[in-house]
Amino acid sequence: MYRLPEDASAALLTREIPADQPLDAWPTRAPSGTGEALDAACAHIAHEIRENQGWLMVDTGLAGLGDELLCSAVWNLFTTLSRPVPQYRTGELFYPVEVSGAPALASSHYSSSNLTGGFHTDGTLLDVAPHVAMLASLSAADEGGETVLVDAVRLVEVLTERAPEHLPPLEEVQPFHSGDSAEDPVMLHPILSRSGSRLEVHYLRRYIEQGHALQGRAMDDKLVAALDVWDEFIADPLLQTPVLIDRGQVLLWDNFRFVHGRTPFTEHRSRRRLRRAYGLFPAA
Ligand SMILES: O=C(O)CCC(=O)C(=O)O
Ligand SMILES: [Fe+2]
Repeated sequence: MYRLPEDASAALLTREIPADQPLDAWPTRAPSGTGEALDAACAHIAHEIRENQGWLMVDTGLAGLGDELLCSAVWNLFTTLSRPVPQYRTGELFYPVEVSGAPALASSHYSSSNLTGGFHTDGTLLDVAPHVAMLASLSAADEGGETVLVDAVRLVEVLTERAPEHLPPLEEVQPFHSGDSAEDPVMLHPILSRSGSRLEVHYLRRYIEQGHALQGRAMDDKLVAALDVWDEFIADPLLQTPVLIDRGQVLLWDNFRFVHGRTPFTEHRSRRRLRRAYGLFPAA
């Protein structure tokens, strides 16, 4: 856990964004005049995400603020750290991740439900997938509801050691589609690729299945076998890092390096309310 220095925390209060700001109209630029302490803190966070362990839990120290100020503060942090990009083709930049009674599109079925498992990377359906993903908490569930990160660098090491025959299908280009609208393009990504020395992962099994269905072709046996083994390793508790995000805390991670999911949760007295954002490095 990285606790923001007090002067960096205070700098997060320089810009307020109204609670009813449309989700696609949150400002994509960093607030101005926030000062060196916040810049230094964001440089540290970016370094941890890009060069070190690949993820970081940040405590803003602002849990005592009301929701509107807290959301503004985490947005000010995120825009200083990175350049936000939309999470859907409909442009939402700031998005609630909480159980909603309303029927959801397939492309947001996870964020509006209490489903578990379903490990994935974010933004596989977008023209621009995010480098960094953020989940900020307004409240945690009564019980459970940890976000679970699995480092694909480790997954590839383990696959290479124990089941290297399953790597080639994961390195082939696969079609991704949500199944929502035939007007949405089928996106093409290898599940595992490299950009320079960096591993890049794109994964959401259901979208790959939908992508094949939409193209009218069956998934071949080797791909299905490779995905079964990949999912089996992802489900290995030894490879999983569960993190509980409490009010005022922000989880940030390298979206190309980690697949993520969550553990089951119950919400009797306390609802699990998170806010999500996607960003690119460097900040604008
Ligand atoms: O609820 C979580 O912890 C993760 C949610 C998520 O991965 C998503 O909405 O894309
Ligand atoms: Fe996600």
